[in-house]
Amino acid sequence: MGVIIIDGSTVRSFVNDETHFKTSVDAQFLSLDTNNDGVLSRSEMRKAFESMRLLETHFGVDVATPPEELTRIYDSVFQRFDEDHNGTVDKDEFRSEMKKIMLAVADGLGSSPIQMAVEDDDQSFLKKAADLEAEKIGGGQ
Ligand SMILES: [Ca+2]
Ligand SMILES: [Ca+2]
Repeated sequence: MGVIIIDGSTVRSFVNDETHFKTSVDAQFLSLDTNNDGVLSRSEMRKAFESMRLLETHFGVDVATPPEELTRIYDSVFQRFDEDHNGTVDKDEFRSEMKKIMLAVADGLGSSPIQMAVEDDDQSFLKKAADLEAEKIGGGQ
């Protein structure tokens, strides 16, 4: 368990590092595709958002949000990912929407850094973004 400090530029440089970003997003996609059919279903996506903490950080959802409301939010997020509306999210749809979301997160953060508590095995993109920056600075851990 540790604390990372991230701001908009940390997130943006992660997203703009195409190789790194693609690798991370594709790895995330594979780990989320629990039935290995090559696409993400609604329930697989829901697990994704729970694990990535994007709803907390980007959509402002907190623990007090009622389950019905959460389901509505997850549904609307799913629609955004499923660009061709075929009921599943494929790898390209996942990657392109993740990019938009991460850039929106970056804009939201701006230049005011936030602190985030993370587990060592945290797989969130924000943690990855912070790790990448630490690597570039030459620190890391
Ligand atoms: Ca699947
Ligand atoms: Ca689709």
